[in-house]
Amino acid sequence: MLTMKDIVREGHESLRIKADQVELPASEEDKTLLTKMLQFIKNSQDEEMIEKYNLRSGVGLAAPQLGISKRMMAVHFTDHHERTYSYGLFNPRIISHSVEETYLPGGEGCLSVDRDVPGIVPRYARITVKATTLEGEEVKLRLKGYAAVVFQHEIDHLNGVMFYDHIDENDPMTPPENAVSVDDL
Ligand code: LHY
Ligand code: NI
Repeated sequence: MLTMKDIVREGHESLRIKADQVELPASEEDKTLLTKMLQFIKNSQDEEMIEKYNLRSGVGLAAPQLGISKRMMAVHFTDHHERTYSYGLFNPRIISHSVEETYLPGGEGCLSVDRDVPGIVPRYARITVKATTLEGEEVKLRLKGYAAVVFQHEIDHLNGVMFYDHIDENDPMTPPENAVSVDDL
């Protein structure tokens, strides 16, 4: 199983390069890896597993965070509309997005970043994502608010982008004018 020691931290080059497409249908090796990524995220939300393995709890993980430069991501969370998102995805891509933006009022963090980086991270308020699931099914997901933020954070990792790249360094705490908090979506 994966633990925090498998997670690469800032400075590792896989966090800064564009990851490669996964050849589909996915190999058994790629499916096993993605299954482990999803299990890691689930474990990171389980009190007993957190204590036993010293996990930092999370909602999403991208393969470059394991030093593996492939387009794979896993998410597992429930949003404030009580909708649950639990997916291992190959080759996710944003096929359309809103003009309106959103942000997490408390800013973002990252399992690969061991420090607090305060600041508003503007994200698209709504996105449509196409991807292939762990089961080999093509899906089209319409996401808004918190779910849209999580997916954009993970897809950014596949493109070598970190959340703090989006923070306005001259005015980190002021949301853009066209942005609303995820709590209001
Ligand atoms: N995941 C972190 C996590 O807590 C950060 C995060 C937080 C991502 C909120 C998106 C929204 O799950 C990662 O750093 N994954 O890359
Ligand atoms: Ni991250």
